[in-house]
Amino acid sequence: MIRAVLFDLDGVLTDTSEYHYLAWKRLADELGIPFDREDNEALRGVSRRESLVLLLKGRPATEEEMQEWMDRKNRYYVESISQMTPDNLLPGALDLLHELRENGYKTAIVSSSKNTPMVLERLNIANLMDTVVDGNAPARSKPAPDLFLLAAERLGVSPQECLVVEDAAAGIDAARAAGMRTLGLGPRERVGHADLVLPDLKGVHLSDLKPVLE
Ligand code: B16
Ligand code: MG
Repeated sequence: MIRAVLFDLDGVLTDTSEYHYLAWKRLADELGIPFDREDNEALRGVSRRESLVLLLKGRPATEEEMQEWMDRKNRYYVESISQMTPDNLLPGALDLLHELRENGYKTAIVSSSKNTPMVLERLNIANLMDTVVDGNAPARSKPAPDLFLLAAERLGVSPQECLVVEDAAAGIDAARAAGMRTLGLGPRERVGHADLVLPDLKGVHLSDLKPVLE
């Protein structure tokens, strides 16, 4: 029996994955490194540092350069999210959150992003979460299970009582490694290893989640 639903943030509740892409693309262009949307798929859900390593594709870089590039990308990203409003919630997200809470499920955010507090504030949904675990936690990021396990511990539920909603392959891997059930959002090539796959949360209600909630 599922008692808690753990939501990834970027790409699940809001489309910040597009802003992450545009910020990395701007940095890559400035560094003269080829980078397109297809390359970006591998960056979904993974930490800022790991994303840079993937973007560099083996090019050598000093720690100082890496730090400057990560800071620069983050400045570009923060510029775009500072314009966000609750209208940036993806269709269906708010209704599903309310429905889950009205039916006694605990809800949480589990995101790799260090910018989670700012995004939640812009979206005005922090009050709909029992806990928030993000990339600022002293834990390994996705695909390691640590962030999800920390959320379960804080919620006082076992991993088997958690359903994870994720848009990234690394996120589904992390949730499975934690022993949790999974709902993957997006194409099967990306999240086909989840227990249930849907295109997005548009029009999704509790009744649609029956196969993974019971
Ligand atoms: P930041 P999620 C992830 O968030 C994003 O999907 C990923 O693209 C990003 O690199 C990562 O957060 C770190 O973000 O640079 O803001 O700390 O999908 O786990 O909510
Ligand atoms: Mg995501």
